[in-house]
Amino acid sequence: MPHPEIEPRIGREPMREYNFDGLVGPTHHYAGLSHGNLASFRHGGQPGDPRRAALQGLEKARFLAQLGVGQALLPPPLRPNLRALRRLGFSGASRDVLPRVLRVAPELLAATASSSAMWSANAATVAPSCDTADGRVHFTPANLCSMFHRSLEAETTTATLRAMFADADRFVVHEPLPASSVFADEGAANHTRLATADAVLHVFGWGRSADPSAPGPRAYPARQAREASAACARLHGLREDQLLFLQQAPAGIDAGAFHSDVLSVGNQQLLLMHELAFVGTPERELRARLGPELELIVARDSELPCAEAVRAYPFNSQLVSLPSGEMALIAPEESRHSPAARAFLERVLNERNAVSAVHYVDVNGSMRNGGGPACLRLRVPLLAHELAAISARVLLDDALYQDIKTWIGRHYRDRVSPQDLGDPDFFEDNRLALSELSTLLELPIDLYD
Ligand code: SUG
Repeated sequence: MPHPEIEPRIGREPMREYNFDGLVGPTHHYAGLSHGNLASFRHGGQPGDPRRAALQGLEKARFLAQLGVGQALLPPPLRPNLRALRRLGFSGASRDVLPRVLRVAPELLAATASSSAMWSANAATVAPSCDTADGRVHFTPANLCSMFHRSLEAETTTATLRAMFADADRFVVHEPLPASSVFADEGAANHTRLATADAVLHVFGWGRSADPSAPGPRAYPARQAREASAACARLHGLREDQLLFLQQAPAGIDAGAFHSDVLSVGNQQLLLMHELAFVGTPERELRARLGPELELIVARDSELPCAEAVRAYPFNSQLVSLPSGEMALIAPEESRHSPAARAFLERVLNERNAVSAVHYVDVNGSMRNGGGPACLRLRVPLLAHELAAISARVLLDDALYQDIKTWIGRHYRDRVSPQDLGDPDFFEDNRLALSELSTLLELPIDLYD
């Protein structure tokens, strides 16, 4: 039987998952910044169309809300990150800094102007209050220290989460882990919470470890450290019996699966994975921990070659519970057009009764940087009183959808080139636009000051 969206919790309130989608920022562009992310490399140097990408993301969020899935938004940080540029020696009046960086270090401008916070699956690792030792919802913002442009998100994401989840009786937003390769942390993109009648299991995918005997990828970097996953689990007060650490297959990383959500996705009792997602097939371990209710569907390389899974992103679908108790997959358009990816998704639909529909959405503006539907959202399971304690207007209802759509239409450009990023007037326009967003979202503090 499919699991209801609402986990039955005897004598207590039901828990519901909310997807916090990162709003695409007004400087969205393609800079080829992420080594090992093949889409980012392929599209590097192309101008962005932030208006289109932001509207695609907003439509996806609205579609989920209309399906009856909990849906909220996370505001983007202001970019280029002047604070980071100042730390790198670009001092002087703000108006002079950006043209100078464009002239002498355009690669630093592109990196500090990245809208990468939109991939909010990397914003933090989250544990729901029913699993944590102190009964609060725990967040550890990811340090993202494997990639320079992404490492700049840690500070702003921490501030944003602390502004929204400020109620200390219900929420804890930890400091990001120390920014060292030993604790390199990519957030929830490497984490899935599975649940059956027998157990709850936090599955952490990791690519590198301090243990030198673990073989790593050869071509591309392994971003997530096992030690970081273990630290998040400790900080969140999870019990040992709730934890499973799985190594990402080095061959999968070398094929372009830089996060474990590129080749796997799970929800409740269901886990979909490619055979190159993890080292070995962890079926026996998963069954032993989760019991007979576990549904595991593995794509063999012969039916869906890893390179095609990385190109079309069927595993980067959102696997969500619906109010009916069934599940739906929200897949990228690219996987509809890939015969092998589509055949796999249809197999999932036909084989199991837990998944009742596959919906394809167009998030191509994000996909061209290696971010599918699942990258664009942070899953936050909440009880009703926790939802009510969020100190901002971020829950996506019709009114907020309309307000954000109008706001994007008024402020976003349909073309952003590297030169635009060095224009102080563009920066000032974006600062004013984001201050307006702060008011729209009723954020308790001005994150853009
Ligand atoms: O970290 N791309 C992001 C994509 C993140 C996808 N997230 C998940 N799989 N959950 C990254 O590689 C590219 C930016 C550029 O090249 O302009 C970028 O950062």
